[in-house]
Amino acid sequence: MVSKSLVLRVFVMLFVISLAASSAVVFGETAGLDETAGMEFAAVKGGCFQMGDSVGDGDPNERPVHEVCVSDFSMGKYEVTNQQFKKFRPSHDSGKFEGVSLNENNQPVVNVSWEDAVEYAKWLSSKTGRTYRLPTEAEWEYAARAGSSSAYYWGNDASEACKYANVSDAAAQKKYPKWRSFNCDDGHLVAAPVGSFRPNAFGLYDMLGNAWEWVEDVYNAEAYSKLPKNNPVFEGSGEYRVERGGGWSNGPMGVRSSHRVGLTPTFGHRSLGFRLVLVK
Ligand SMILES: [Ca+2]
Ligand SMILES: [Ca+2]
Repeated sequence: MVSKSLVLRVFVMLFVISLAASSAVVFGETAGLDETAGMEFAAVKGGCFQMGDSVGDGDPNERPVHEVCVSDFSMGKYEVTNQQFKKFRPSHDSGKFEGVSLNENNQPVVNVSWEDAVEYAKWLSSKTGRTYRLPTEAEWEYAARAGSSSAYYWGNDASEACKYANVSDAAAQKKYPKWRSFNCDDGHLVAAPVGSFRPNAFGLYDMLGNAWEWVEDVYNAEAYSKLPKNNPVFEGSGEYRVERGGGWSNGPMGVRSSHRVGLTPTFGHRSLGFRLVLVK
């Protein structure tokens, strides 16, 4: 005979499982949601960290490694999706890659310029009465590292990548031998629905891989020798803005917490999107 307490335990267990399942599928409607934006944000406690190539395998523009301190902020848990961006610009086309769509609702919006991203943040701010903006480069790296000082937020082991990030994997390597790739399988050739992989220690998804992410800063290769320690942002002259994190067609060098690239702010590409900061 089944005891009442066992029945109760099973009932509680099923209830917990159903809660977990519903929070997994009802994207954008769980705790931490900014109701007006239909977007989830994670509160990031400010602090100080070593910004730059802490491992020693990066590019010259990631040095010198230097201490940076950022104030508290709220970071989008996910890259902005096509569905979210198309509320602003219904005609937007993220495109496709070799016949595979990049326009699915929960894929990250891509083929957006830095200017598009800034316009979207302004539009969302005006619609909601709150203030959204792109993260600064320092906020982005602090959030991506989530306390880690390794090349990736899961450590230095590239073969672990496919648990945490949508990257160019072994299957992509077979299909596109020229791509630099990780030696693991992540199950996605192009952009994956946001949040498909494990989050970092701050509860942020896809900070590495999936879509590259525009940040606020003007790109400057020597920025790290020039900027102040507290809440730095490079706003000097320069023809490029910074993109971070690597994307679905990048390998171990491009998908690192300290990797930085500059791109013309009026350009977009198939694996470049963004996420937002919610200003309190
Ligand atoms: Ca992949
Ligand atoms: Ca990303």
